[in-house]
Amino acid sequence: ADSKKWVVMATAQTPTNIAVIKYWGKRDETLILPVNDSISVTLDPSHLCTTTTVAVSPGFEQDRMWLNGKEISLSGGRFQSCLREIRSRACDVEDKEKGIKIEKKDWEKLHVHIASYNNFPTAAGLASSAAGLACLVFSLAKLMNLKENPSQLSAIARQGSGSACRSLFGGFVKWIMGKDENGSDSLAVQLVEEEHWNELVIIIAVVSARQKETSSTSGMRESVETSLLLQHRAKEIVPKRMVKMEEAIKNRDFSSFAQLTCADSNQFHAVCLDTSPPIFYMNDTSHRIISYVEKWNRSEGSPQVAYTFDAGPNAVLIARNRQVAAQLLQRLLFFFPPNSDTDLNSYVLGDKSI
Ligand code: 2P0
Repeated sequence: ADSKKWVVMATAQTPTNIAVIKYWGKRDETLILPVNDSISVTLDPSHLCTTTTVAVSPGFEQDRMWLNGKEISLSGGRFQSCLREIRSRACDVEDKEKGIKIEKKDWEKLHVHIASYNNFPTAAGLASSAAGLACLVFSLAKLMNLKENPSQLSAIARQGSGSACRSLFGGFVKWIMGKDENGSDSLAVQLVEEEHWNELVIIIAVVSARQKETSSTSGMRESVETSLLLQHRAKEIVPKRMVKMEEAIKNRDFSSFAQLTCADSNQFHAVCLDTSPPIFYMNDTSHRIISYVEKWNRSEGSPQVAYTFDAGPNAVLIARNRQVAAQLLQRLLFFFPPNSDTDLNSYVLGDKSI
């Protein structure tokens, strides 16, 4: 038989995650080690997720990757770190039916082909690298029969993109910053089981589909170099906030959860403003959404909706239950009608299961 003809494949699907305590700033740029812990919620896989199929064959002459059908370069240091880390942990793989046996030592010589698809428009400013890198690592780990647990895999995904480490789990996830210089203890853990707080509904209001001007990677580098607020936040604020946020999640205490989530988003954007030159990720529509939600929450006497914004103007709104989510959608459509003079043009309803 022609040994070059066999192909072994594996497929994985990974959703993106939204941080409620933000990661902003690295203490090591190569290993991607953060200056503070963070907490996120992973979306339901039917929304904003990446599907990746990886294949290995003796007929492949080099590692290659396609994103949404277009070939992209794998030469970047981050891809190479992930590939190297996974290859070094690869194990024997045997398919008796097809008569294929790949031994541990063979993986160094074999090349992989990687095909990745996002179920959301890459240009919508929602295309966080989190889902993509987490999926790449998870599918390769499956293909190469790695024995590592999801937390150990998260430490590999982290080297592809920091926020990716949090997408290896569902529900609420904590990225522990770790202390080691080699990064071995900077990894993600699941805080509560996936179904723990499944009344919550996440609505993403797409304020602008334009690509952001300052990438997260360069933005956080500039913040680390110039923002004194970032130092204060990392040392004094986030450690205390982490304790409170973990409590709020465990107790399904929406009031505390919303207060902490909104405060942390606002502080992250304050750090961006405190950066020299300042970075503006939110726009007027983002600010109007914040004012609107704040007013609503005050009029109800207790928070009904939490907001959080990442490195772009799109609003991530977390409603305490389905009734509030329905009300919120109605009000957003009324106050921010699609295709009006505001540039709020579409909504993605993330009915997540967490
Ligand atoms: C977060 N963001 O915690 C924060 C909040 C954006 C704002 O993680 O350089 O794409 O690849 O580690 O992970 C975006 O940063 O940056 C991010 P790298 P990443 O979700």
